[in-house]
Amino acid sequence: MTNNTIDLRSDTVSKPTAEMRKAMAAAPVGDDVYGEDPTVNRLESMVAEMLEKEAALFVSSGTMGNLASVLSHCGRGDEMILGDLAHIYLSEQGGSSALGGVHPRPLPTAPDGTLDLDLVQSSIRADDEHYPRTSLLAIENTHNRAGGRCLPVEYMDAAGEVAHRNGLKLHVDGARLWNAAVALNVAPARLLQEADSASLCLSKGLGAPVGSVIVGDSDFVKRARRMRKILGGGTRQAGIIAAAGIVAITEMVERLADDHANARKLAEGLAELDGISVDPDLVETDIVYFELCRDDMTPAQLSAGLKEAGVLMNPAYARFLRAVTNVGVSSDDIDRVLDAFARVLDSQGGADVSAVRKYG
Ligand code: TLP
Repeated sequence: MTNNTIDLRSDTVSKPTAEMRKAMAAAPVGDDVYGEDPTVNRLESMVAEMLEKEAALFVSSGTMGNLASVLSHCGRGDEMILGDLAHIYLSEQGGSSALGGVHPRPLPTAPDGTLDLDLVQSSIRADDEHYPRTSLLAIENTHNRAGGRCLPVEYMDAAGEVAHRNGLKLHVDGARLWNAAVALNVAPARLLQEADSASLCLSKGLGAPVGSVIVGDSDFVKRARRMRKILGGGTRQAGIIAAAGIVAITEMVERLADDHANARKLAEGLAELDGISVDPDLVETDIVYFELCRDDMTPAQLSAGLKEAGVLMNPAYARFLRAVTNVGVSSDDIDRVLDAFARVLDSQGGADVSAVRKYG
C-alpha cells in the first residue's frame, strides 16, 4: 500500500490524529482493573453523561461491547430477537451462543435496517416449557448491511416500547450511532432514550485507534464489567488508549458529516457509470453498497483492478461491493476513485484476484 492509496475498505482503517497521539502520550494512567485509571474513568463518565445513561464501560472492540452486553442481559438458553443481517448475527462468530448459550431468533431485516415490530411482537415466546425465554431485542443503528441506513427516533422509541411491554430488554449495536445522530441531526442520547444498553465504537468513523464504550444503568454496567473480565478484557493502564477516545468524542463527531457527503458524492458518481447500480438517495451516512451488473467481470476482479489503480474496497456479498468513507479520504480523493472506476470498468477484468479479501 502506498501513501497515495485511497482506503475505502472500512471506517475502521482510520488512523489516530496528531491530537490523539499527543493526548495518548500525556494521559495520566492507573490500573483500570482496580478502577484507578483516571483517563478511562473520565472517558466513561463523559460518555455516560453524553448519552444520558447512569454508567459506561470502556471495552476493547465493538464485538466485545455487543457480547458483554448480550451476556449481561441473557442467561444460558434465553432467546435474543435480532435481524438476520445484524452484525451480531452475521459477523461476530455467533459469540453470544458459542460462549453464553444465548439462542438467536433472527427476523428478516427490512431494506432500511429495521425489523417489523409486529413480527417482533408475535415472535416473543409464550411462557411454555417447550420454549426458550425471550429476554432481549437487539437492533443496529446505523445498520451496516442495510448500507449505513439510520433508524429514526420514532422507530427507536417504538422498538423500546415493544420490548418493555413484553418484559424484554433493548440492546442497540450503535457501532456507528454517532453517524446516525449527525445524519439525523439529533442528540445521540435521544436515539438511546428507550435503550437498556448500547455499544458505541470509538475506532470507526471517530478515528480512535482502539475501543468501544457500552452504556446502561449502573446494575447493567456492573454485570458488564464482570463479563468484560471473563472475556479477557480487563485491561490495566488503558488510559493510553482511552485518551484517544476522549479526543474522538469531543473533536471528531461533527466532521462525520464530511464522510457522509463524500459517500453521497461517491454514490452519485458511481450511479453515472455503466455496469454499476446504486441509489444515491439511500446513502445516508458513510457506507455505500453498490452492485456490479456485468457478466464479464466479477466483484473480486473489480476490487483487484481498483487495487492496482490505488483504491481499496472489498467485495461484499453476491454481486455487491462495499465502500466506506473515513477521515483519511477527502472529497478530491473521491474524484480520483471515480476516475479509477472508469478506467477499470473500461478494461476487461483480468486483474489478479488471489489477494482479494471478502467482507460481509
Ligand atoms: N464492522 C466492521 C467489520 O465487520 C469488518 C466493518 O468494517 O464494518 N457492529 C457493527 C455494526 C459493525 O459494523 C462492527 C464492525 C462491529 C459491531 C464490531 O466492531 P469491532 O470490529 O470493533 O469488533
